[in-house]
Amino acid sequence: MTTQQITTQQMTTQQPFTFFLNQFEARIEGVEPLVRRLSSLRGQFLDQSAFDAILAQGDPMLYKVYAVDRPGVDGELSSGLTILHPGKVGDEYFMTKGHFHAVLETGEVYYCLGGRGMMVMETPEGDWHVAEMTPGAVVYVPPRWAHRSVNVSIAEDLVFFWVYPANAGHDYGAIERQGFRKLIVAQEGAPAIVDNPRWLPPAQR
Ligand code: M6P
Ligand code: ZN
Repeated sequence: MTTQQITTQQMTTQQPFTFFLNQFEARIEGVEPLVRRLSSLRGQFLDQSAFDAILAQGDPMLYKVYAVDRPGVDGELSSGLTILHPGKVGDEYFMTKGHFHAVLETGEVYYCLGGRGMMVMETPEGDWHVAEMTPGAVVYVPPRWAHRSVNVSIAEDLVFFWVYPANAGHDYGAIERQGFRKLIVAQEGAPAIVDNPRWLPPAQR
C-alpha cells in the first residue's frame, strides 16, 4: 500500500487518516468516482427538444464525484471533489442534479478550485440565492438550502471540494418534480439568472 491509497478500513474506522486530492489531475487518489450523465437530469433543462437531440447522439458525462464517504452518524463529515464539465443544453449550462439534504437542518461548504460557476440555492419557502464560484471562493450553504452547481465556462471544467455532515443524506424529490426557482442560461454569451417557468411557490404545489 502506498501512502496515497485510501483504504476501506480507513474509511470505516474512527482512526485519523489522510487522503490526497490531486488538484492538477482533478481526482482523489484511490477513490472511484461516481459518474452522472445527461440522462439522469431528464426534465431539469428547460429546452426539452435540445435535451432529446443531445441524447439521440449519446449520453454525455456531465460530472464526476470523488466522494470520501463516512459512516452516516452524528459528528462524522463526508467530503469530496466534483468535476463538472462545460457544455449547454439549448442555452442552459451543464449543472448538477441538485438536492436538499434529507436531514434538512444540515449545511455544506464548497471550495472552488478551478473554473467558473454559479451555485444556485433555495429554501423550502422559496427564498433563493446565487453565489459565484471562482477559484478560491468558499461558498457556505446554510442548513435548509437546496443547492445545485452550474458550470458557466465555455471550455473549462468547474472543480470544487465540499464537506458536509455524513448523516445529511440527499433528498432529490422536490428538485426532480419542478427544478430550482432560478435557472442559469447564456444570454449574449454571458450567464444570466432567469425564472424557471415550471417552478411553483409552495402554496400552489
Ligand atoms: C456535491 C456534494 C455531493 C453531491 C454532488 C453532486 O459535490 O453535495 O454530495 O452528490 O455535489 O450533486 P448531486 O448529488 O445533486 O448530483
Ligand atoms: Zn449537499
